[in-house]
Amino acid sequence: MTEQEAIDYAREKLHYFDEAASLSCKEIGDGNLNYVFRVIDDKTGQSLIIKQAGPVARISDEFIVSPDRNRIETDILRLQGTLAPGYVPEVYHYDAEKNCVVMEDLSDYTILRAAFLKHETYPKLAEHLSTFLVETLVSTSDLVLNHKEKKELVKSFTNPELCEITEDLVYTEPFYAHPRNDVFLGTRHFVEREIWGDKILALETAKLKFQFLTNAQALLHGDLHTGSIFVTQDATKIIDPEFAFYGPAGYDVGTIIANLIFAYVNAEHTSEGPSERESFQAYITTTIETLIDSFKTKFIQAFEAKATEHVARYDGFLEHYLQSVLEDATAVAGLELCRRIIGIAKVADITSIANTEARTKAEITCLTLGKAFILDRAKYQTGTDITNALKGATHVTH
Ligand code: SR1
Ligand code: MG
Repeated sequence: MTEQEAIDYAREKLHYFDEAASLSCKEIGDGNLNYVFRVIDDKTGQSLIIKQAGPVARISDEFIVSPDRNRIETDILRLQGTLAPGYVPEVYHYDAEKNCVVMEDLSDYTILRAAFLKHETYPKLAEHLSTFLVETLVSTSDLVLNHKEKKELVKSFTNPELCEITEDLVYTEPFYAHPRNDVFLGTRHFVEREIWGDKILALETAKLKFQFLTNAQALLHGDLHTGSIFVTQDATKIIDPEFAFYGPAGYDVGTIIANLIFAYVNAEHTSEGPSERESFQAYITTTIETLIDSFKTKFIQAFEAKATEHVARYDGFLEHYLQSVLEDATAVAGLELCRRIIGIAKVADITSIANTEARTKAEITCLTLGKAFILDRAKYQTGTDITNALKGATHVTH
């Protein structure tokens, strides 16, 4: 669609605006895959979003991606809207021919990554995210769902092309000298020695990749970074679940932890002074600790309230299950920390660090932590286990 076609589409198909309304439209997408149009009634300010999926990724036509991702996004937004009310945008319409989904405009909200680049803080974020994670992950797992019903969901949310992107960009390419990687010059030597040169690390990433390929544990968002979260001081909305599929429940938890860490590392190198740095970093550490510890508490509560599987209630099973989810979360945080530094898809938290030496330090902090999280994933079971490691890695010199 062009911007004009989006206006025509809104008029002809959506019956959302007054017939006589004067509409304008801007393409506002800044992600790697899709086109996002905001259509607005100039007089009333009433607005909506049309998100359209093309046959190749916006970032590069090397990635052929099925437009069916729009159907998946629509279905999971509707499902998440019932499991975790208030945490996702409302879907108004899905069009399988035009491959677009029409939804609530969240223009009163800010994208969390952009807010974090300004070192803004959102005190309710950890509670909101832990609730969203538990409600969506526990309720779609075999702990709660009838197993046949769950298998129907597994079928419906089979998402091979988007999973392939994750399999390649998160689990594979960053861990050897793949031509698609994009390594910052200052970091290259460290990457060659500490990441590509480490066979034990390679083996652990292989184990984790097979876990991602085969463990259909819960219905995931699949790409829960800070660019997929909209915030105000009071509310949090999770957007963009087009990578959704049945995978290891720790995947979403780990992805968001890594992206909170990128914000912390950004503040280390770009804050105006010690007071801005210390207060923002204290906020991020509290957010990580509350996120993990509330996730555990809410997970246990949700299990007690909702689990239907008989054997899941045997003594020790819940502890075993939760511990493995947390272990996966730590490992995924490690993978995400490495892939955003080494691989093709970067994060602005790091690329916006203008000073070469500071960016190199920031990247090495992320890689050091990422490697430790992958190798020693079982060791990190609490929020402070993670934040102590973060503080340690930030202040080491290499
Ligand atoms: C080709 S897509 C690259 C990355 O952007 C998405 O947001 C996912 O994180 C993916 O890995
Ligand atoms: Mg996205």
